[in-house]
Amino acid sequence: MTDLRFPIGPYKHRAGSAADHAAWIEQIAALPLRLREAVEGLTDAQLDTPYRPGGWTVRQVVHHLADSHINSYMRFRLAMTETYPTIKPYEEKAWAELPDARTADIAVSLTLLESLHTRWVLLLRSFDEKDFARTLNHPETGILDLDFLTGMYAWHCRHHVAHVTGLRLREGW
Ligand code: NI
Repeated sequence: MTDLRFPIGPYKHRAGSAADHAAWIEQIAALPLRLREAVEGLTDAQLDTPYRPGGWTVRQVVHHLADSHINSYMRFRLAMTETYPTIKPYEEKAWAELPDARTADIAVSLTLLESLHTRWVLLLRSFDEKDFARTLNHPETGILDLDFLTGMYAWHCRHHVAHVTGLRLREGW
């Protein structure tokens, strides 16, 4: 029984080696292109189809990746420039229901993600291994380090692309 919400499974963290960090950064770097490939040729009606019953539409998934990764980019920069900064959680489900996230042309967020990931990956590739031990305070979950966040966001990229590719496979699109 496949859970359509978790096509590649839920995120399970294990502390990363230097090779893991490099691999995770490559997965983050690849997201803008992987996402473009995943949505290539979809019609507006297909983009407005939920990736699973009751789930976000493909359009919402694309805009969610921009919303999520803007927040993530800020969190990495805060963690690199402050000592144990407290970050701001946000209501991702409510963000995805805002009118722009439901209706905007996905080209806007695809372009945004290309620029955003270029900056984010420049930062990630500048890290020494000790930088992955830097921490931030998430008010809901407590202490998080950049090792966890890098692995989690690499998973997040593949997780949402798989929502789109899984839908296309099931629908024969
Ligand atoms: Ni997400």
